[in-house]
Amino acid sequence: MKDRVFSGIQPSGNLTIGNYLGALSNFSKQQDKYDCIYCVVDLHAITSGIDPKTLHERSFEIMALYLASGLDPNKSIIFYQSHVPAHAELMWALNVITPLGQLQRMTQFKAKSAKKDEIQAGLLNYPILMAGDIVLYDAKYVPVGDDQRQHIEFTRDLVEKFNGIYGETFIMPEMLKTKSGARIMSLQDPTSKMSKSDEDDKASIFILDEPKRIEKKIKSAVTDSLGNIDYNNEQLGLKNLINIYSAITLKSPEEIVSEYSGKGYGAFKGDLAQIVVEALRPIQENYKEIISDKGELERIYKDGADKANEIASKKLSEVYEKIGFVKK
Ligand code: ATP
Ligand code: LTN
Repeated sequence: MKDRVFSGIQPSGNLTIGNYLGALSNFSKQQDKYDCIYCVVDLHAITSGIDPKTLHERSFEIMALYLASGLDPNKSIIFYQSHVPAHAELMWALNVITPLGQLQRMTQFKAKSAKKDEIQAGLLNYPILMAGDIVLYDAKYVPVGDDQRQHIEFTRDLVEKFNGIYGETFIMPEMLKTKSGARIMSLQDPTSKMSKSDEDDKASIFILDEPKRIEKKIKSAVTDSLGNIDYNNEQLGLKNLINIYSAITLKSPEEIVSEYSGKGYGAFKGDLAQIVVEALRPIQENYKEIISDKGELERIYKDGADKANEIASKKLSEVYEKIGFVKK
């Protein structure tokens, strides 16, 4: 039997090339080697306070982008988290054994709650829901970007804890990461992660951005006044652009530096813009076709939900039995 892969993306905004290079592009590559399950994690997305209309639209968008980027419903299970009740149910069982202090120490919780006047419990409990997603399907590998490392560690701790209390139930998951695309930074502030929720539109390249827009954003990406093409921590803006170049072309940063040595930032940025535009072109074309056929999309996610439900409800019954609940 093949090992299982599980991952998810929140429908909380337009996807960026950070999401693409750090996660999405890595999803389709796993389809032949592993038994893959990919989820649109809409239950997670509502922790951001997203309004219903936007959530609804984004949910279709992400599903269509999953397919446009090469996920094949004949190979992978593709579904919405809210269509499988076991996610929320398992979360409760995990919730009762999770130490509060560990949740309060999570970097993402600290960063997101610092910006809020009222901190909701959902934001704090977010990692428990994510841990549940993974263990519900006995996933061994989880393809995610670098920013999710702590959440995977948290999941591993929870697996150890649950198995320690109730006996061997969940398998220990591991992060499956891409090399160069694991952490793409903002084009306007290369010390912070490129994020789909960044207020500055110029900071992120979105998968569905038009070619002209992509060119503009890359040309206005923050670099430095040194002017020479090099890959180091003094030139963080340039380093990030080289990482994007490298993640798409699979050339090493050293190769890229030697190819552009003696040329200016202008020439490098011009070429990078073309490379990004060409990499996104087929996805954008597929996307247009897929999003225009809602009927087919619906057929795919309903079928995905049926398959996911079958696996998840079995696992939840096993968990309930271990906990001691009376069988129905
Ligand atoms: P936000 O930026 O709005 O907080 P997010 O994009 O981090 O959200 P998700 O949509 O759930 O959150 O992320 C989906 C996947 O994309 C995750 O695996 C995450 O690690 C990856 N990812 C997100 N941003 C980047 C980035 N800048 N570089 C590499 N991978 C990223
Ligand atoms: N927290 C993740 C999204 C997510 C996820 C998951 C990723 C929710 N559940 C399960 C992998 C496996 C993020 O990327 N922000």
